[in-house]
Amino acid sequence: MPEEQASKIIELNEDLIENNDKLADQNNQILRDNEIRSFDIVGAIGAGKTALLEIISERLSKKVKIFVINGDVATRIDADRIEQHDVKTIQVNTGRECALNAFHISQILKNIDLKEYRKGILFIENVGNLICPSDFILGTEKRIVIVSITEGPWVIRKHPLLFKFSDIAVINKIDLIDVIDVNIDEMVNDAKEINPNLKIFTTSAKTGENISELIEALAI
Ligand SMILES: Nc1nc2c(ncn2[C@@H]2O[C@H](COP(=O)(O)OP(=O)(O)OP(=O)(O)O)[C@@H](O)[C@H]2O)c(=O)[nH]1
Ligand SMILES: [Mg+2]
Repeated sequence: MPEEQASKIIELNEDLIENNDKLADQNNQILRDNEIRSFDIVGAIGAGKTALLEIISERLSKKVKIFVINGDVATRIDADRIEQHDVKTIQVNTGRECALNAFHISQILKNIDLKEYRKGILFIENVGNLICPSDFILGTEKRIVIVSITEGPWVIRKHPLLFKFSDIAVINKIDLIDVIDVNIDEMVNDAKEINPNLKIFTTSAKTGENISELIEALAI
């Protein structure tokens, strides 16, 4: 690629990210003005993002109003799963885009009655992807990154950026430890090495192990 063309692409990407950051700031302000706690959930395809959101919704929806934005390339399967737990969901199909961005969220915040969720919680399940979401913050209060032991022992080390810019990390599917050859302590150490401030939880959405501790860390 000619040098000039390459530098234009880099500039365009920088513009996109800068615009996204501005919109994310606005989203954050809107959510804070409405006293809505907010969490962006990113992570590997199939790591258990929806399964964990289902348990969290089940346990919290009687106590607090929850709404969930589900990012998915093509379907509303995840939104339908979560809606079974008395939670409002909004599905965003991203088509060719591999992550949600702040614009998607700003459009939704404009079009729902935020007063209904005052003192409630917004969870955003991002498209399953360990690379794309790192550039696009959404304006949430905290970011949670989820992987599972079935992605192999090096999944965290291979995707440092998302761990660097998250507040909470979850290593899920620990119930499968007898059939998957990984060392969970080493995975935890990898995450700590990338980001010493991360709160790290090893969970099973199947057995419910350590889910209460994860919910406690959300401070709800
Ligand atoms: N054994 C086991 N299976 C799990 C666990 N969590 C999720 N699963 C299963 O893993 C599969 C994928 O789970 P999902 O919750 O759909 O994962 P996801 O991260 O939302 O997937 P995408 O949205 O498609 O990226 C499903 O068959 C779940 O039942 C777990 O802790 N243990
Ligand atoms: Mg999902």
